[in-house]
Amino acid sequence: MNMDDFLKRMTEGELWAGYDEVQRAIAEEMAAIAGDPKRLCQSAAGRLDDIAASAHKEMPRAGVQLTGWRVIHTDACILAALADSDALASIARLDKAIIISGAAGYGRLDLILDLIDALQRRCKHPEPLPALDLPRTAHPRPSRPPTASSAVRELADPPLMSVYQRQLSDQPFVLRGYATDWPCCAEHPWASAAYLRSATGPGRLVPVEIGQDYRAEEWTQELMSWNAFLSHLDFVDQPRKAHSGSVLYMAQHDLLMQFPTLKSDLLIPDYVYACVGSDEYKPPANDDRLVLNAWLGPAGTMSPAHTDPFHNFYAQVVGRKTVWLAPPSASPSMYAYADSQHPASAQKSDPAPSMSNTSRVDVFADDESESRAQFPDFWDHVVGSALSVTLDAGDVLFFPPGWWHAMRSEDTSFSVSMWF
Ligand SMILES: O=C(O)CCC(=O)C(=O)O
Repeated sequence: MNMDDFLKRMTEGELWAGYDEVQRAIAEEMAAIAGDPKRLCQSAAGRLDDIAASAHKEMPRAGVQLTGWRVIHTDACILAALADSDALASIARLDKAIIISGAAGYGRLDLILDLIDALQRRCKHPEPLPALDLPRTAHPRPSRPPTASSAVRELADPPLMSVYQRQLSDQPFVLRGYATDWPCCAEHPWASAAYLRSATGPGRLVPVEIGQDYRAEEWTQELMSWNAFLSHLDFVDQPRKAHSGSVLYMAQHDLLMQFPTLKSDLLIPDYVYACVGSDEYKPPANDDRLVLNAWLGPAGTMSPAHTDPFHNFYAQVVGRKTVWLAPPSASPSMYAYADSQHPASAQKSDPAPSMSNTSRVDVFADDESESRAQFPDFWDHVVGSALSVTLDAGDVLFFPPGWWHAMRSEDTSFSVSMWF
């Protein structure tokens, strides 16, 4: 890429003054590169990596300066990627800018995706795949967990928008098979590891949670190679893995911002753009008022019961997932954590994420009598109004904000949540 163009895009729309030493160091680096492009070499990469690491460290406690640190992190990663002659190392830095700082700053995401594309063309890339026709296996649906009393309502047909807005948007419902003709379930099957590899190209990183669920003390997160993560999972088109060691879960990740090719395999339903909820309701604060997250992991991954403040259209793309739901009125009997009870808050110096929206009850626990003894109010006041459903590939579930929800994968499972 032409250096003048690059610097113009880097500075467009941004004020470089005012962000103390780190920002000055980046600005100096950029000015030096502009005067002498050869300076953009391996030694600059090391210095820029240090700047990115400092910005990353500052982010959790940055308060109002968070956006500034995110832009600094993103720009340091981009510059370091340009300075490194190793294409795969550069792609990894660019992915860190997407995952850690959200590719912050005007035009940065497009720039990063263009650079990754150019770098991948230098690497050995799997050939694009011909259309795949994967075997479809029908699995029995597991029985309802004892913690739920009824099934989620199934609608025979997708409702008219006006009916959805007026009559259906305050209760959960399922649309069986609604997504079966989306490209991700049909001609571009996300059930195929080979398709996922060919659509995303070499060298990519993703954030992965390690541990049974995020309430556990030993739970942690790390960035790992997307290719290695896919190899760890059972897919119909790759040899079965003998499972050992930790459960890995790519959870609540904006994978579709990172991999726009996969985003074009989804058909976002109009329902998510409808005006629903009370006058006080606050949808996500981004431009689209829509947050897409991907959830990919092996059989047995679990998200504990918790609430989110948004409406959710939850599409099951690959495998089966059992979802447990309870209305907001269940809250007093859900045994939510107090913030200070988060297992991580006792050990870590960084502020631990709030857990006050997360229940201590394991709604999928095998041992019912122990759960009854530990959480009697839950059994007395919640179970009677709780619902469950096992989603198959191609099903879509809707539920309103404030509903308690817990999920368990029955197979290798790939889902997309749409908060709106
Ligand atoms: O799929 C999961 O594990 C959790 C999904 C979830 O919590 C959500 O969509 O809000």
